[in-house]
Amino acid sequence: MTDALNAPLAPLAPVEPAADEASATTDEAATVAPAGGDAYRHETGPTSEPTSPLARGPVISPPHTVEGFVKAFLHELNFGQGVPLATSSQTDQYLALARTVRSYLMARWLETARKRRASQPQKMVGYLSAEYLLGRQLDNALSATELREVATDAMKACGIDIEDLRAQEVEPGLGNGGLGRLAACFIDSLATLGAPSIAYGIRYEFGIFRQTFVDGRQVEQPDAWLSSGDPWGVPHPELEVPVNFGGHTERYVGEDGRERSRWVPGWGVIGLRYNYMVPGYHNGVVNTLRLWRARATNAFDLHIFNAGDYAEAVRAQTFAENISKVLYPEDSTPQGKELRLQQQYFFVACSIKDFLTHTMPKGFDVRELPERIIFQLNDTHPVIAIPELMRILVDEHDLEWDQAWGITKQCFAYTCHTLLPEALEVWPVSLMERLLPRHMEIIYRINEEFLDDLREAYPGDELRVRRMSIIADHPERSVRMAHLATVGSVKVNGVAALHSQLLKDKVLNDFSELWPDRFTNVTNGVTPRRFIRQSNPALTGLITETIGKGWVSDLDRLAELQAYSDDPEFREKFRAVKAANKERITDVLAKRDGIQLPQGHMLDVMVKRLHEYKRQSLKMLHIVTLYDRLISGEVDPASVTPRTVVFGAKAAPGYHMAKETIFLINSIAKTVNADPRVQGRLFVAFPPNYNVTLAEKLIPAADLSEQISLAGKEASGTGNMKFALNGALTIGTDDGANVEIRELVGDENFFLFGMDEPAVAELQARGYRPGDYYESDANLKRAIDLIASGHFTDGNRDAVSAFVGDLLSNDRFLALADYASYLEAQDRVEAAYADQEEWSRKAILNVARTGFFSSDRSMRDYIDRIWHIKTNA
Ligand code: NBG
Repeated sequence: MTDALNAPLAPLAPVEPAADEASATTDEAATVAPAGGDAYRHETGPTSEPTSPLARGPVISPPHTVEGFVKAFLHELNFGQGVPLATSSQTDQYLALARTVRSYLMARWLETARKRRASQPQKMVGYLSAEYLLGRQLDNALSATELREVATDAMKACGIDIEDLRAQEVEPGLGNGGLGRLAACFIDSLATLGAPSIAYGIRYEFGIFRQTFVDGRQVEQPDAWLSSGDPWGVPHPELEVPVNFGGHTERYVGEDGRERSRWVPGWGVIGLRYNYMVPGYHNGVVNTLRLWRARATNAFDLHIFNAGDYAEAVRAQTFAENISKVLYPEDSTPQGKELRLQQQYFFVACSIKDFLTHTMPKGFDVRELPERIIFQLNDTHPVIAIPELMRILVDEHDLEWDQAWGITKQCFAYTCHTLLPEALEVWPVSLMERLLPRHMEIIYRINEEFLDDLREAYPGDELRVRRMSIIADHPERSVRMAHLATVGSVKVNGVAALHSQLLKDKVLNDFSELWPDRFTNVTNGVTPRRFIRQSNPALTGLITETIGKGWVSDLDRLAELQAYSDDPEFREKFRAVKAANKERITDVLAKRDGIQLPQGHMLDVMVKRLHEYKRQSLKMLHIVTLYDRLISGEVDPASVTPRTVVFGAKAAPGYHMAKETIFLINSIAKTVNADPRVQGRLFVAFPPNYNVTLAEKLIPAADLSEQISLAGKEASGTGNMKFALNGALTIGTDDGANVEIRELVGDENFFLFGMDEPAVAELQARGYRPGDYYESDANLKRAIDLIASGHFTDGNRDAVSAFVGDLLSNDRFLALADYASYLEAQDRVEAAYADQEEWSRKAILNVARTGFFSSDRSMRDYIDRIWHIKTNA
């Protein structure tokens, strides 16, 4: 029996639910940690005693039966979508299916919130991230709630193939790449651990652009992911959160005689909340992802409207709504755009206000905040939250500065996701003063006190003080958000062991000397629910058949597979899984892009954002060398391992070199694939618009995972983990999480090449001259000359001259210096692949030894090292 009453305030005797209806909300939801969901909303409930047994009963989800599901589905189709089954379109059916599944989630979500409300107040995590790259929701929700079979059968009973409906879902691409996908993995794990948490972000109307290729060049199309509805989002337009911008500050004397500052804003917008449900895996918990959408304030409209300018009023409306219009498509290279700062402040202000007024009980004492919340700052994007909380405590709650700062510093922790200096956000002071004048004042004061402390700690070391200052003077007076984050946080973490070390030694070295204990590492992880169970059902089946159930939420158990790496029968089955996944991706690419993958090839995959530091250009040089060896007759085609290389990569629209690289890869693919001399030996595919949906099909099919960034540049990488967990071997540099992957799987099961970070630093200090490598390496020279000759661009040398010129004279990420070593490692790959038994053994060991990379483990590390919250796990 449950006490999850629809009428929670009335002192009623609970009503026994009908037997078949009782299970859904109660079965596995028994052990839930407190707080979250819509806990502590201050509604009144019914004003008189409900008399209907249903109104007095618990919240009940539709029954977990085929019949119950059919009933709920038809209800959604008929009365939600407003169509009869007979004339419904696939879009109608998909929307009704999604809403049906959502209603099962909703019952658990309400129950999770109720249990948290009913238990002792506990500290929560507020995950603040400007990006969540969620991927499709339907499958994940079905598997979390164990509804997959019921739903499949129910659709069948309605004459519908659920596969057709799956294909209807447009993935919410509210992120650029690794950082956004990491956030999505983390919230999945938080729910699975039953951790009291809430995630906040922005509901962009347009997510990451849809990439198309026109004559081999990237063309961006808007991603209208909402165009046929948003069945997973639950909007609450009635709960408006006002957010201010602009204006000025003024001094005044308060009632207590103290002089204070206050913000007189110039304009404002409204934040509208949309809740998305984040189901835990088989534990009945459903957490909240709360995304904000911007809308114009009525007052704002009215002001202009009254001036008689209707058109201007409408324009102003559009202006306000622009804030949540589009995701900036820059990965690691922020452009410092004003609208971007507006987005950052917008979502952070909404989230903190929401937490204080809706999640905390009425009358809550803000001095207790550090016992109730820790906000995790996902990179610098939400760092404006630090001065925002100060403003709220000092200006709105009348706290003394020192007391407010003492509280604020305990409420934040900062994750840095980069090592590229150009990726650390800085905002011009002039822009800050115009957009957020009060926050700028607060930042000045934080900095002033910080610099005073520094001068005390390092007397006479003015150079150091200037290096560490939150405000930079050159080249433009600006706010260094990473410094602000470090000064205002309890902990600062990097995302892989090497990255965290380099953060301490290089990027934030002065800070780690001052506060060594503030720095820690949490190595990234990925969710096994999406990236094994959902994406690789064949491997999932084999693992479960071999070691039993339970490993999906306890990934260390994959270690039990180690013993089977020597079992020929298991290897055979493992190879069959790979083969089936290759067939699947062949079908997908044929249907999706008209690409015909040749069969029986080694599948060599490089998927990630296009960036020079990731060195897609090095992979390209390798392909050109393989091609050249074949067409020049230097090698016997029969002796070459047939290889298909698949790329997936979006370039930031304004990133010229990255777009040139895309053009060149496409040009090479076109030439290679059309050349009869290499047929059956080498094939290059570059499906456009790589996204989570494609990743789920591609990664399980891969034999070789390309992780070839310049050592010291890739903070972690998370694709590298997904490949290893799905039984691909890595060819990689000593960079990011590759280091930990290699340590875990063993040197003999990883193809390491290239300079390590100290060697890179040394070469750069010596003075790197790419031309020297070109002159002294005959293979490299031939590859570059072949590209420069226009061989891949229909004889057009001009089309490649900029690219080649940059490679020979600049090559910022030292691709030429690692070329020889890369080639040698690829030869080792070929030799290893020739022995399929041995290769299978290595691949199995990769799966068995990488359970560490579950995002469940990452979340536990955050909990132990940073958050110190309690879970029910
Ligand atoms: C990216 C890094 C990756 C890392 C992800 C997730 C940014 C700013 N950083 O190496 O480049 O895996 O973050 O931590 O997008």
